Amino acid sequence: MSFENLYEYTAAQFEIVLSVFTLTAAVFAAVLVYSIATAGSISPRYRITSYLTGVVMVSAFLELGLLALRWSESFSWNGSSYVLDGDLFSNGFRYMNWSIDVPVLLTQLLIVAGITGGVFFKRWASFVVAGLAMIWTGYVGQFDEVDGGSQFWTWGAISTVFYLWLLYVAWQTIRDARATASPSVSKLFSFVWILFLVSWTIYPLAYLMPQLWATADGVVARNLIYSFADISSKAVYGILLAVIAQKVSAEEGYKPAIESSFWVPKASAGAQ
Ligand code: RET
Repeated sequence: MSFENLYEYTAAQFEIVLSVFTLTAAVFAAVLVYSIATAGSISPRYRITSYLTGVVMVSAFLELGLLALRWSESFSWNGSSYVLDGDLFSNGFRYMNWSIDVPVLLTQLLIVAGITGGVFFKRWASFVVAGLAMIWTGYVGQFDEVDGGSQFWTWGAISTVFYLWLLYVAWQTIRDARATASPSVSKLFSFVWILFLVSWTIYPLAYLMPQLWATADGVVARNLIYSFADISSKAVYGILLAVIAQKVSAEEGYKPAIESSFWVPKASAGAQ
């Protein structure tokens, strides 16, 4: 059971969680439009990254919408606070959403990094296996988050081993991309690495929250940081990869990318 079900909430606590769920869903809907609308300025070789961001946005939009509905169905106002009165709230939806988004986000990294051939398939297989194993072992562990017993710690630890493997392959991929990139694209890739490391590492911290901060405020904090991590690891990351893909497309001479590089002065854009 998720620790969200253990507490009563003030009107402010309840509403903050609900509005953050709604805001996050709205961000995903907006980035979906952005990705589809800007896909044409990216060369066909990298363009699929925009469509994959679209896939992530749709699945995350549905998940956050569902969490918002579930949150408002689970608790009701009794005159002085919001109390559990209906279905249990569950973070299990998040793990199911990650099962789609994690493999897709990692595939995007390989594509924009320009990894091809056998290396692509080897890394892709590692990403999918490590990513799904990380999520599903964590899913088993989170059922025990309220007690914090051996199921919680053992499965959490196994999940962390898969996470470290995944991080290593992501680091290798970004290192390879930087080795052949232009200086400005290389800088953007180092930003991808920082964004990746920070936003992904928030999820295991959120897993630990029921053991670190077991109060109604802890629940609010956990859902705020989940949303921060979701927006960073899916939406900001998707936009950043699209910007890199567009820049690389322009460097490789793809005309629609050059023409839509509005941040480059006209004369030098023409000279590329
Ligand atoms: C779990 C269980 C505890 C140990 C670790 C975990 C890692 C989760 C991560 C999730 C990333 C999710 C993303 C979703 C985007 O859609 C499963 C919480 C290490 C890294 C990026």
